[in-house]
Amino acid sequence: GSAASVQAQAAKPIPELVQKNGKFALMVDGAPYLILGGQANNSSNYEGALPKVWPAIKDMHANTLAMPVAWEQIEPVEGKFDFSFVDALVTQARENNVRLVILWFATWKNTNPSYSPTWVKTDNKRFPRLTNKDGTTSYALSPLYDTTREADKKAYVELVKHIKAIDGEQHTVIMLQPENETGVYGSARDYSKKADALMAKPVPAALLKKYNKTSGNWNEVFGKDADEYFHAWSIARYIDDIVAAGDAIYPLPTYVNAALKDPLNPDHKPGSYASGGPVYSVIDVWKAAAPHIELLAPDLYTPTSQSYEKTLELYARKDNALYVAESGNRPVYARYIFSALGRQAIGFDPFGFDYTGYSNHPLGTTKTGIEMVKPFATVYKLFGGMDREWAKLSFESQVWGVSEPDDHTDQKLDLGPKWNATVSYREWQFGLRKWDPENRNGFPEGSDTPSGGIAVAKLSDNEFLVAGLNARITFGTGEANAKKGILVDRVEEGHYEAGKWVMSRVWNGDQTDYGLNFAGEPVLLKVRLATYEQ
Ligand code: N0T
Repeated sequence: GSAASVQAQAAKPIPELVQKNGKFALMVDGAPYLILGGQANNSSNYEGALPKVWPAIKDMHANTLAMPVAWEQIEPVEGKFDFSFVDALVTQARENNVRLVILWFATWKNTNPSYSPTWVKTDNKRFPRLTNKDGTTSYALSPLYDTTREADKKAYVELVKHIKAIDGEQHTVIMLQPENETGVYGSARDYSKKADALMAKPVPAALLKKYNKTSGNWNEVFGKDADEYFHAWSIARYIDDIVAAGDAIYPLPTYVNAALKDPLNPDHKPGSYASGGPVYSVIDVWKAAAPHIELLAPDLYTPTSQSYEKTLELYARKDNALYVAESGNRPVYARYIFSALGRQAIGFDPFGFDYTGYSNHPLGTTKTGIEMVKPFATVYKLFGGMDREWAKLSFESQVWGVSEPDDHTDQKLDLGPKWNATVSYREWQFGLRKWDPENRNGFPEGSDTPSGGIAVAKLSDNEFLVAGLNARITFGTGEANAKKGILVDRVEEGHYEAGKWVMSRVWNGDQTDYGLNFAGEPVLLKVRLATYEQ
């Protein structure tokens, strides 16, 4: 009856990041959720801009919008709060049937205090900037002052209170990102007297334990890494304190995003990248310092597959759920959704999705409008109908996924003891490469730019869900089936509707004899494998 359903609704649990058997799920309304996100541009956080945001999110087939809320906009005058934008955002998100990730732009936004209110960013006395090694004053605020942290915390807590008040039942807001790309450029840490004094003190026990070190001051324990570790620790403690205060009111999952350090050049000096932010080499510092932050997430703006995949690998850890907090929006980035999902990502959130006319080139595409959205829409369409199903399979079963590497080489999927698969690219039908009737040397048109990918989820021992684009998958027998012949027994093309598989046709003959070929349109297959004695 209606009384029971009202009760069931009221009992909907708050979003939560859970871990079971080494796998993660972002639980939304009690079930695993996959963020197929889009992040709006930096200045779209005003009611007047929202009409240009929703159409892009809709065209993208995104189920989640990541949107900044700026400290300067909610507390322009100290102690006076204005949540009119948050109200409009949440109301319109519901009308548009999307969830929200709210980004708290405050003490750090790309390391800069630009989004903090004027009364903060102009008052060095009360909210000191850090001191560079040469004694000059940095643009960035120091994490070492209670005044700054308490002011940021007060505003964050008001924001969380407000979200709870308007959204505590409905959970349109599913995650919070405190700050944005923390750290500092041009310096490894704060070199003020205050900082030096703290560096001369013993390293905190939690950090010693994490690194299995015996006590000493920062330089004694961490040597050449001491400056960066100290800054990372200081920022992480600062944010953890803020998040703990928010959690006490309404404990939404939180994550911090990283302006990355080049994963292929570990020798780069802190300060040439954002020192103190959660770059891969200080993930352990952050984990020890910030137990209230659910995860650390990469902002991916390097398009090469070697670099992108390496960063995904570094952030998908037993103690860290993978979430692509930002990614460039050039077409080549869209295919990385497949490898992110294969690494059990809880979501993907490329940057720059609205129709305000801003192009993020060279970090993103030169295109605006639907042209910018299209490559991502194509991939999201694949997962859109089955975001919940995928998230559940990723959490409870097994998933795999690969994106086309820059050099287009084949990739192997180890699907367990019975099966494996090879994923290949740039092929014509029958698995032919470099051939077509008109041009005997040609690859398929446009295939020099990598765009392919395959994601596989295990449905049962012999049954797999396969989502693909511009790629071919060829199944083979694993060790347990080594002496047997393989049959691609049944291949159904279809989609999910309200959690149920709906078949549209069966693939056979040319569609299955040489592997399963995915072209430029999103196609979802349910594949049943079998063997015969030979
Ligand atoms: C990102 C975005 C936005 C290969 C850039 C990326 C967003 C912020 N910063 O459009 O500003 O708010 O998080 C920094 C990328 C560094 C350059 C990488 C070179």
